[in-house]
Amino acid sequence: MLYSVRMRAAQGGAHEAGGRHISGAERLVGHELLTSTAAAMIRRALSHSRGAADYINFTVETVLTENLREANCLPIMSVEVPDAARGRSAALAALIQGGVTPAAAAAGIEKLACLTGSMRGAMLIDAQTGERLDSFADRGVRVSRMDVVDEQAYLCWLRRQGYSGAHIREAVVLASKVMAAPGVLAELCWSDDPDYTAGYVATPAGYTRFTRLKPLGSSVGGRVFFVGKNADLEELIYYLEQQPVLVKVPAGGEARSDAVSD
Ligand code: PML
Ligand code: MG
Repeated sequence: MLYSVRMRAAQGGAHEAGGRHISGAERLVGHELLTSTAAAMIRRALSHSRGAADYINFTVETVLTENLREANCLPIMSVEVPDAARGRSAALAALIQGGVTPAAAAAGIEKLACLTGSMRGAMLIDAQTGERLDSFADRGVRVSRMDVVDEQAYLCWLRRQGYSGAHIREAVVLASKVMAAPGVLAELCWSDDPDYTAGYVATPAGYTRFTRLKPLGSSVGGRVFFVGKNADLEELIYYLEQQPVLVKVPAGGEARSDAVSD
């Protein structure tokens, strides 16, 4: 049995009451890590670069081992770009390469860039037309209940490629769960943390990170999932929110990039 530990924090009251999203975190841990995981999440909510939370929603639930699924960790590639404009053109090309139409890829970038506040979840967008498919407005669909099979192996695998830091560590797990979803072609993400400019495009072939997808100091960021035309939206949303998934790294997996940590 594992515990799903989830945190979402806001400032100015609860998310549901119009509070501004500050931070969220998701883990699947054994009993021995439950207390330290909970403490780390609360610390993070109280000392975040987006501001200190005054509302923290914290959930702990048991997950039965027989309900867990495994997904393969995406290989990581890094692309150094001089500024956000060039990062976004490169991300556009990566999305098109992943099977998203040029119009939908451009619409996804535009929708992220034009957010007025940070969402705690992702937008689901039609990979052909660029239209928004979910009806969760500024909440979005929150990917939940995921972690790695073996944390030490995962951290080692990241370190061998020159990566460290919570942003990439958590993002690769999330993207690996999302790319194993029924009907998702690609994901686009850049951080809503004002001091973090990197972002990525994920496709089932890999996680391509771009060193700059937004200007330093901007708190506008989030995620877009590009959904194929035959996807069952209800099934997809259930998988993203509810299905517990553990991500595993390849045994002795090799680095595929020469890039750096955050
Ligand atoms: C976030 O946590 O706010 C998004 C993180 C994006 C990570 C990009 C990377 O460093 O690969
Ligand atoms: Mg963030």
